[in-house]
Amino acid sequence: LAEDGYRLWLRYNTVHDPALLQQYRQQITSILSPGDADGLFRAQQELITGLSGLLGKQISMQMGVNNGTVMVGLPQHFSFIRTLVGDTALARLGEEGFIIRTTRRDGKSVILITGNKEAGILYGVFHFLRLLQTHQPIQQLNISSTPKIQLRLLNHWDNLNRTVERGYAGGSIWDWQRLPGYIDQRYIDYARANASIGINGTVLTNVNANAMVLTEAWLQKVAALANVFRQYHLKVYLTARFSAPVEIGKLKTADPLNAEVKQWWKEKANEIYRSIPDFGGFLVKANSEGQPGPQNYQRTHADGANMLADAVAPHGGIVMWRAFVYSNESPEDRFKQAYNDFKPLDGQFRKNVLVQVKNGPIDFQPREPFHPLFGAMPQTPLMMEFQLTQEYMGFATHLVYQAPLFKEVLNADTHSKSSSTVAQIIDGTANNHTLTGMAGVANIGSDINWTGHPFGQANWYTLGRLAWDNSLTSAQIANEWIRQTFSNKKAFVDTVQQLMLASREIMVNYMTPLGLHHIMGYGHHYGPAPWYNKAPRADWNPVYFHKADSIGIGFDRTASGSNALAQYQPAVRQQFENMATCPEYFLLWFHHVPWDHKMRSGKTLWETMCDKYYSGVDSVRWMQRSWNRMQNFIDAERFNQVRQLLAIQEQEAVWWRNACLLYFQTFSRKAIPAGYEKPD
Ligand code: GCW
Repeated sequence: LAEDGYRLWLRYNTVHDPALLQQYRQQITSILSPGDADGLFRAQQELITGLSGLLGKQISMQMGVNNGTVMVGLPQHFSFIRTLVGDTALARLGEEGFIIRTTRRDGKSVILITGNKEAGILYGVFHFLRLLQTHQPIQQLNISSTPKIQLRLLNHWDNLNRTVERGYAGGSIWDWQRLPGYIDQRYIDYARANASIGINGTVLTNVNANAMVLTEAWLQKVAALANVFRQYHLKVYLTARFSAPVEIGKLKTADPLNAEVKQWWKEKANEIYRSIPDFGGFLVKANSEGQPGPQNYQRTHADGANMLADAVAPHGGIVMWRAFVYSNESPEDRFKQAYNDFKPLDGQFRKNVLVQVKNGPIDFQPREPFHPLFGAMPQTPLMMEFQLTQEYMGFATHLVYQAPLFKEVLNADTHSKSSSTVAQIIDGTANNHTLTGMAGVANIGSDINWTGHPFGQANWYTLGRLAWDNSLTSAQIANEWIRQTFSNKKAFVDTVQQLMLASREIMVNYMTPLGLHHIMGYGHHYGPAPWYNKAPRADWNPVYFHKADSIGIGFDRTASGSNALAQYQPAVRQQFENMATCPEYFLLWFHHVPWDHKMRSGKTLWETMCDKYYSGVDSVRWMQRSWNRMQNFIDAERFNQVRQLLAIQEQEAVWWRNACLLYFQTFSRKAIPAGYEKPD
C-alpha cells in the first residue's frame, strides 16, 4: 500500500470502465519493434509494462502485424515510414518529436509510433500510454508533437551531504556514499518519470555549490548516474562553484580572464567529458548571497559565463548563468538589481550561454509580476527558473497547484515587441533564439512519495508538460495528472480539478493578498512574520517590503519611489504605475496605498485586505470539504495523507490571517469589519 505515492502518475492500473477496456483490448493486441535496437529498449519495456497493466493482460513483442499491433520504430526499422510520413514531416520532428498515427499495414489496422530519433520514440510511447491512462479515444490517431523548449530541466538544490536546500520531502535521492557502485531503483524510476513528461536534463547539485563534486572521485559517481539517465535521454548537468580553481585546483585566483584559470576549466571540462560524453554543462550562481563570482575580480557576469562557456563549447556543452543577484551593499531596491547588472551585458554572452531568470524580480513569492529582464535582453537567450519546491508556499504541507502561477507569468506581455509574451521570449520565437530553456527547482526528496505532499507531484508534472508545450492550460494539465495519478471517475476528476485550480489564489489570499510580498518568517521562510526587522540585511526584512505605516501600506516603485517600474517597457510601466489601471492583485508591489483608498469594489483597502484574508481561510475549509467527499474514490493512504495535511493548512491559514491582520491593524487602527469571527 505504501507504494501508492511512489508510482507517481505512472500507475498503469487496469482500466476500470468495462466497455472502454474491451474497446482498448480490441484496438491494441501486440507490439512490433526491432528486438536488437538497443536505443529502443527502454521505450519497449515501458510500453510492455504500461499496456499490460492498463489492459489487464500480457501485451508482448511479437513478429508480424495483426489488427491492433503497435509498431514502434525509426524510419530505418520500417521502410514504409518515410513514404507514409514524408521526409519533411520527419525532419520537422527534430531529435525529440514524435508521430503517433493509426494506419494500415498488410490489410490490418495498426498504430505507428515513430520519430526521427530514439528520444522521440520514447516520448511518443509515454504520450500514447497517457492517452490510455486518461481514457482518450484511440481509434483514429494522428498526432505529431515537438517540444517548444529545448532544455527542459530540473534543478536540484541537493548538497553532497544529502541535505537539500529548501527541500521538504526528505533527504537527497542521490546516495553519494554508495555511488558509483550501487544503482538504486529510484534512479531508474526518477528517469522514467522525467522522460514521461519530456524533462531532458537534470542539474544534480545545489547552486550554492560545493566544488568537491568536480573532483575525480565525485565525477565517477556523477558518471554512474549519467549512465542510467542516458537510457531515458536525461542529460546530467552540474553546478560550478566559481572559486573551484582555488579550492580544488590550488590556483591563487579564479579570475576569469587569467590564462591559468581558463586552462584549468578547459582541462576540467575535458576530464568531465571523458567519463560523461554527453554531459550537459554548468549552472552557475555567482556574486549572489555570498557566492563567489567574477565580480570578486572586477569582472562582469559575461566574463565569468564566457570563460566557462569556452571550456565546454568544444564538447557541445552549455552554461546557464543565473540572474538571481543582489548585493547587501547596494542601497538600491532589491527588485532592480538583477536588471541593473545584466541588461548592460545583453549581446556580450557566448552563443552557448543562457541567462537563467527567476519568474519574478524578488524570489518565488506566491505572486510576483514577471521579471523585467524578460523584456530587456533580446540578444540573449533567457531561460525561465520556476521553483517547484514550495519555499514560500507552505513547504510540502500546503496544497498549492502551481500551474496557474506559471501560466500567469508565461502569458504576461513584456511589450518588448509585437509578439512578446514571456512564453514567446523563453521559447525563442520573439527574438529568434534556438537555444531555449525552462527549469524547475526540484521538490523531490527521499520521501516514499517523492514530493512529501501527494499534490506536490503535480507541480513536477506541470513543469515537464509546460516546458514541452507552453500552450497547455492549467486545467488540461491538472485534468490529465489527476486521471493518471488518482482516478478517471468524473466526480473525482471534476472536484479535485476545481480544488487544484483554486488552490494557488487561495494561498495568495491567506498569505500575501493584494501584492504583499516577502512577509514570511525569517530564515526558514515558513509562516507569517511581517513585523520582523532584525535580519542582518535590510533586504531580508519583511518591513522593508511592506512598508506599513499610519498612512498606508505597500512599496512605492513608481517614479516617486524606487522607480523600479522604469525597468519595464512603457506599456507595462504605464499600466502598473497608474493605481487606476494596476491590477489590484499587484497593487502593493508598486504603490504605497492609503488604508482608506477606495478599491474597485467601493470598499476601502483595509476592508478589502480583511476580505481577502478571511476568504483565504474560508476557501481552505471549502477545500477540506471537497476533499472529504473523495474518500471512496481512492486508496485510504493518500486520502488520509491529504486530509491531515489540509487540516494543518487550515490551522496555518488562520495563523497567517490573524498574524497579518492583527499586525497591520496596529498601523491602520481600523476594526475588523463586522460579521467576521474575531482573530485571537
Ligand atoms: O530562494 C532563495 C533561497 C535560497 C536560495 C536562493 C537562490 C539556493 O532562500 O535558499 O539558494 O534563493 O535561488 O539562489
